[in-house]
Amino acid sequence: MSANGNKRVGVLVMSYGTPESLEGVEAYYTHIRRGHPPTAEQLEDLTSRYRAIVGGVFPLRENTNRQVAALQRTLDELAGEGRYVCYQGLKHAAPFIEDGVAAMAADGVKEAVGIVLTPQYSIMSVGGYLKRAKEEADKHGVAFAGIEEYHLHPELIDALKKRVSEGLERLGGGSSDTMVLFSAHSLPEKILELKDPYPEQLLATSRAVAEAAGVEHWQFTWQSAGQTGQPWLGPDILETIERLGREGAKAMLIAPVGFVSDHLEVLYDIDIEAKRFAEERGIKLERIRMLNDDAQYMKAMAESVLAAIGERAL
Ligand code: FEC
Repeated sequence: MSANGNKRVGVLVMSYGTPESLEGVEAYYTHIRRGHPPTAEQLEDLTSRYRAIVGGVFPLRENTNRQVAALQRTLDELAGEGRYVCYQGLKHAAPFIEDGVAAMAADGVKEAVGIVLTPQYSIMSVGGYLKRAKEEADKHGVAFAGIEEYHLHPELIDALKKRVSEGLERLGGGSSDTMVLFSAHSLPEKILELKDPYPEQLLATSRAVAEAAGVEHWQFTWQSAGQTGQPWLGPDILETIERLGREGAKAMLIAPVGFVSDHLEVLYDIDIEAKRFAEERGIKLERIRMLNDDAQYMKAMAESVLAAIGERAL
């Protein structure tokens, strides 16, 4: 039972954040670059990628709003209305993580849980979100528990399994020519020196989904690496497609298990860039549907929240 009896528990739901408009891309990109504005060329490159996917609408914003609302409904169903109250906190856009914590403190919340809309832990991803949330919670005297990962939650694995099976159907029933490529955002290689669990957790999610879906031919590959002059984790998805093409692959299903929403890294990096690259090599490429506000995904997160507060064993 929680130390605060039946009082309301705040749930800080954290996501990457996206610009409000094409005019907001520069400020957003500057925030990602820790206050260093991008060059004109870098800005144009990013803006043109957004232009290609959005036509003025940034899907991650609406998807995050829907996820927060759906998690609230799921928590109300599992724990009774009003016991948990969700707040949104974004890494690189308003409302920032600190705004979300301040809002719950202003509402009188004394105990909070933080969960990030990505299932696997890295010190550079989830670790960063939780650190910022905890520092702000300390300032307001809010007791804060961060959920580090939920990458093997059975509801998450089952939701992903269904999407892989459905994607294979779209490609013609999962013939032996079809390769499933699990993918996630690359990070600088230096995380390996820190014994970061990120690569292992991504492999564990991929393996569990492949086993559940009965997939024999699968590999894991990285995507969306930054251009920072330092080495990033590889192989990159384009290198992997190139190699598999040379080895005779004709069809591929991409399962971006490190992401949960439709957003730039999926709608551009996979649906436009990787797809075009594969087609130029005579390979048919499809992607699984993203989880967005899928009911099973919401249940995985809600149960993780209840477990963090000691109200349910996972
Ligand atoms: O749709 C959208 O508007 C936002 C899509 C988006 C998501 C996302 C998720 C992750 N990132 C992660 C790591 C890094 C590191 C850097 C970095 C840079 C960018 C840039 C854009 C961007 N990320 Fe991102 N990321 C998204 C978008 N990301 C835009 C800047 C231009 C570019 O590189 O394309 C490098 C920062 C630096 O320069 O130092 C590192 C990780 C995730 C998955 C976990 C999470 O969602 O938090 C890890 C969505």
